[in-house]
Amino acid sequence: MKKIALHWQIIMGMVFGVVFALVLNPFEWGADFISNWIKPFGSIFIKSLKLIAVPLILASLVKGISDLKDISSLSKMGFRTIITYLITTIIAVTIGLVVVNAFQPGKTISEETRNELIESYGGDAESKRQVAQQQQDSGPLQALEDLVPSNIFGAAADNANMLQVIFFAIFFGIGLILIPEEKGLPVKRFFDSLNEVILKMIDLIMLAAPIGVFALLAALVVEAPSSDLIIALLYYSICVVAGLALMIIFYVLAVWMITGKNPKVFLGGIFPAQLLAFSTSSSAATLPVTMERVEEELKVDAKVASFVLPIGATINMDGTSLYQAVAAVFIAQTFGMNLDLATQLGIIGTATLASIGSAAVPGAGIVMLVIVLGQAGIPEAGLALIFAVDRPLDMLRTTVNVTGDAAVSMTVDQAQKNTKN
Ligand code: DAS
Repeated sequence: MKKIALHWQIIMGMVFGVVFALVLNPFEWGADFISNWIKPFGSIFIKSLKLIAVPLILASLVKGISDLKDISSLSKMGFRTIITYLITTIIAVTIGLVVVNAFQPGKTISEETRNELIESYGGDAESKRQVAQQQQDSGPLQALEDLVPSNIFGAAADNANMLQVIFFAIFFGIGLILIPEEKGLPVKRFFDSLNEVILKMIDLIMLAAPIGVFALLAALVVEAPSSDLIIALLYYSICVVAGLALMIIFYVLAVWMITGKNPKVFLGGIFPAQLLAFSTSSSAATLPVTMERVEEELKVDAKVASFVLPIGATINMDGTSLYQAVAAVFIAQTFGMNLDLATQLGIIGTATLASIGSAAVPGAGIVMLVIVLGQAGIPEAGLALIFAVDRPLDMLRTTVNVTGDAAVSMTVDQAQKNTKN
């Protein structure tokens, strides 16, 4: 039988997962059966991909950097990468603020519901104080200090701190460049072959993708929470989706203008990674496929891809930052708060930082939203409102996160090529 392309296999897995759950759900044993006998296969799939993330980052970054003949191209590439990531994140937050202020989804709630909310959720001054206290403890350079791991194995444990793994890999790669070539050769060969092994392991894991995705979607359907604020939450969700769609259009146009690759080529190339990001809600779990698609289909130089993408999977979460801006203002609106321009500009800063700090795993974005709410004086208890619809939005924002990383890797690769010519 002709081999079905990966993304059709994943789509089939998703469709069968949803249908399977809808068929079983009406039976009283249905939801339990899925949670106990199907969902574990979804967890195993995500865990196996995350298992690969740290070795992949180590191997590909060390290999990528040790391949770079002189550090100057690394620092030029590093500078281009960080600046581009910051610019796309700030654009994402701004789009989010424009959409949520234009459509005002939180204002659709009736007066009595608003009073109910303030009564039941409003009094969380205590948690606001704790967040403010946390901010005082961490000084202005805390994020910089957190970049450096005191123990690489601790940083790598359960993908605890991917940024620290990246820091170590870059540091190690630079060390490898600086020793005499003949001395570094055995280490370089080791990381080259480690890279090959890891990519082969990814191929094997991807064989299980349709089953993993089937299980993830079946579990999602039976566990979908319901909420009495459906209309406002739906309107809020539509605002997030509209913002994310605008972000995809921005990427497609930017890639087309800068690299000349048209939307069909770009989106066709990254589609399997988008599907995986959508199904797993994890940029880290998707990273292996993003790298493979960007290198093999979008023809980005391996050295650029192995540098730009792991960093992007960790610090560049444009979908998340856009979502955090919409969510923060939506919660403020439901509590009848009118945020002035200064507060909203402050949200640009905190949502950018919060998305950089968000881990590349499911649900990280809503956890870091507390920082954005705390800074703007918005009741953190409002998180309970939006939790009901978070997972589907996480799937979409992770897809945008991954698409943004791919787009930036292409523009940085183009800039590198322009410099060389
Ligand atoms: N799920 C996160 C990711 O992997 C994003 C988020 O939670 O906002 O990119």
